[in-house]
Amino acid sequence: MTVSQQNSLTEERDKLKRINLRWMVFSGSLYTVSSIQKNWQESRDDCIQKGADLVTINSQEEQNFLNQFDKTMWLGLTDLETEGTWKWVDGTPMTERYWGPGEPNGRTSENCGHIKQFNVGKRWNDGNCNTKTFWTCEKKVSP
Ligand code: MMA
Ligand code: CA
Repeated sequence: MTVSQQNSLTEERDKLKRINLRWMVFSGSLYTVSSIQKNWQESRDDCIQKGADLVTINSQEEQNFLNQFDKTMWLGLTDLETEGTWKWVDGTPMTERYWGPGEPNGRTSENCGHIKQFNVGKRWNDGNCNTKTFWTCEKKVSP
């Protein structure tokens, strides 16, 4: 196969991937929930490759929206840069905090945030970033 044939196949593949992706609209953003499990960085890479990033939660409504998917999922939340300082990947301040009781408790071994349970109130957990779990990508719709 020539390089140009290979390039056009790659293009075709990426186009099909985009068509098959199901994005859900909620409050000015598009969301897609994974059906497979990956570690935090691989999950984030997948979102970036889709022109999105890991989801950030900025309201109770958005938390409720995510809960309906009934999945433990990575959030775009990490304190990898400075231990104990939790930041959203898009740089927005962490105004809403829905940590579960006693969380975050992982110090240096747990630096990535996820929704651990979705059927009860506040259940974010700091987990080990190498753990594989589901994830949600969020693409903010340009104004
Ligand atoms: C797990 C793990 C931790 C969490 C505790 C809470 C045993 O470890 O998910 O991140 O803090 O559970 O009990
Ligand atoms: Ca924890």
